[in-house]
Amino acid sequence: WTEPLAEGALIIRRLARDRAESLLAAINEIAAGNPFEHRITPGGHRMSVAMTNCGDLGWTSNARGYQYSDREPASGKTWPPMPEHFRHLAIAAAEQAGFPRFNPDACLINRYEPGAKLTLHQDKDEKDFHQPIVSVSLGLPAVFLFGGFERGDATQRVLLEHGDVVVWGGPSRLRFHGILPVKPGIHPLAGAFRYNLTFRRVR
Ligand code: MD3
Ligand code: FE
Repeated sequence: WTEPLAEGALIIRRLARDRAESLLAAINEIAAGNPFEHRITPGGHRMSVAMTNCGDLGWTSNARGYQYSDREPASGKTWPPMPEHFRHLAIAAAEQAGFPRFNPDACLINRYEPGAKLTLHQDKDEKDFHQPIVSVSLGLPAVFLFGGFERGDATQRVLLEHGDVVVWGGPSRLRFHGILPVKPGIHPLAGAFRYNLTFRRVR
């Protein structure tokens, strides 16, 4: 079922649930070659979320700033290709939300351990903000914060659960958002983690 959240933002509940085992297996394969890392922010903080990527480009961060790159910075390895089932899921979700020409070139994979969080931010490192972002939540649930166009604006809280897919386009694309600390738990497929895939068109 779907829940409109704001103009341009559509939650498609459980869309990925019956595909979760193969998505999680692919995440493990990707992480076997390009392990999850806790990046350092330009402000010098170690992120509580661990990240890896697949696709032509991957998002990374270091003391000098945020960037998309075709290589993992420390190892110099390229990112593994985006699995076709990942791409198909992202394209189908975008289409359902009214974005029929979405073709992602990057997939950021976030891994949350209990207590991990993502503070309010905007996603502004991509070239064309007319392109949506598609997110897929797997494993432990989390409370998502959806804000406005300025950091201090009021936020709505939305629970994102295993299999939920959200398409963030139109004016919602530039809204502030974040994730509250993930509560400890054990998910039958994902264990003690929450995973989030974000599909992006970067270039
Ligand atoms: C709203 N990830 O990776 S997904 C991120 O659950 C990120 O890991 C969160 O924010 C996570 O940048 C939230 C939902 C999401 C992703 C991108 C957005 C919401 C968004 C971009 C614009 C507006
Ligand atoms: Fe974000």
